Amino acid sequence: MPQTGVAGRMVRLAGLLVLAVAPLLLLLAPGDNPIRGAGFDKIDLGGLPELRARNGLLQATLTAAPQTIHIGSITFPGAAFNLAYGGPVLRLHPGDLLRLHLINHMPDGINLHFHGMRVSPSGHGDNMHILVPPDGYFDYDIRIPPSHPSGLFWYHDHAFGAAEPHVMAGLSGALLIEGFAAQFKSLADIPQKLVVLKDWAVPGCTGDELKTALHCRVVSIDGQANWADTLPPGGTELWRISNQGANLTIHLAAPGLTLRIVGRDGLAATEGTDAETLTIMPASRLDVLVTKTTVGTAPLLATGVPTGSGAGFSVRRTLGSVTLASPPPTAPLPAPIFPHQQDLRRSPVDARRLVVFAENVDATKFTINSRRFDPARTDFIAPLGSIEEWTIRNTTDDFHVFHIHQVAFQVTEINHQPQEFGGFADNVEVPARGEIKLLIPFTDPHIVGHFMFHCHVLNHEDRGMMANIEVQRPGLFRICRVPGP
Ligand SMILES: [Cu+2]
Repeated sequence: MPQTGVAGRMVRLAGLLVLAVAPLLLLLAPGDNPIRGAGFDKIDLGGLPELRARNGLLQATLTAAPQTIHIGSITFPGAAFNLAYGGPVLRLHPGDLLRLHLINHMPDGINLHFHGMRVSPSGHGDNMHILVPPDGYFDYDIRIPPSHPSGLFWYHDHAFGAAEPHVMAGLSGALLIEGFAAQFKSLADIPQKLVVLKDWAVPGCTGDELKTALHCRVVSIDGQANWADTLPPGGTELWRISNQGANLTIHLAAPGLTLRIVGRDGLAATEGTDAETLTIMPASRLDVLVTKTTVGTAPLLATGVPTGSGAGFSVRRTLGSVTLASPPPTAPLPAPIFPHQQDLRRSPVDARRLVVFAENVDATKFTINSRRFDPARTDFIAPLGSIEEWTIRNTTDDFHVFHIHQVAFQVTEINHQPQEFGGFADNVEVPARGEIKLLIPFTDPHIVGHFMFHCHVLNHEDRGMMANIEVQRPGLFRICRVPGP
């Protein structure tokens, strides 16, 4: 049963009412993101094609179709948008309009989800109730709010029951809201590299040879088998990493290189975190400063890839290489200055909810709060303006990842251990037999409508581990109402 903090919500609602009656103010003051309409980041897309917004508009056709995918010497029956495995990279600014004409040449229904984007979930927006039939089309019309954060997001098929095979086949792509590095001032001009991770599971793979040679997975970076990155002369590059796999967590290591995480899920962190291994869950993104101080080439390794057979994990596997051609200057890169962010623990909590992930013993039925997903059922209702504390509990020995559309959250506890404020995310592991606590702000008026939260292991989502929430714009009569359970 949710508890209420009506006073806190009323304060925030007063701000929302000002927004509702003052559209002219919005025109004059385009939100708190100063990147609007600026140029494009200096980013190497690793050979992936791009579609850029021009004069505030990105209008393009995306055609989804089956396709034979070639990764090194391996071919497999996959799929792609516009013939590009991993999809074309969509590049826009806050305030831009995204118009996509989606054509479906797949044998079953598809749709598009714009993961991490704080855009409307209704109408021709990021609407999960749309299903484009085979040989059908749909026109997406998505306004990126001027206040939208700059960062790395992604788009992918989200058709219930088929998201896993579609995303694994290849129906995904990166979406860049330009200007992420500029938030750090000292990083504004740093060279960047897009790192799109994808994996394809070899069907029926149980043989020992496949376990050791392929690990039953075809893992690629930017659609390549042996990805090769050459660092700029300064020796430091900002990697914009996106795991666009269906189920697989990838652990990346680059011995001899310094890896400093500065952003998660497209959003700036509150401070840099050095890591020897980068753990990137399915659907997660990481922004990482990569530094090499010695001339030469280092391998980029995937560690601990599941073999697809029980609890087995692979040996280390080389995914690519990182080269520094000439000695870097002795002066180190200035330390990044992280943008200020508000710790939500300073705000009153309007409601508390429990979300329980469960599955049956033969892992065929996955539930949230004992129910499989039903697109016609609204599981939670949250008034616009509220900040809620959700406890996500994993009652299984399985690996689950919590994701909610349209918003980002703050992780406050993992297995009852309080967490320091490190910024926001939209995708987080829920430990086996454990639980986490999140603060979720439903305060952005652009997200009013129905949307979903689910496990982002797509195999689990397709089998029912998903639920609906509706964020309602309250009428005046509802402002002082205590929300129901
Ligand atoms: Cu799961």
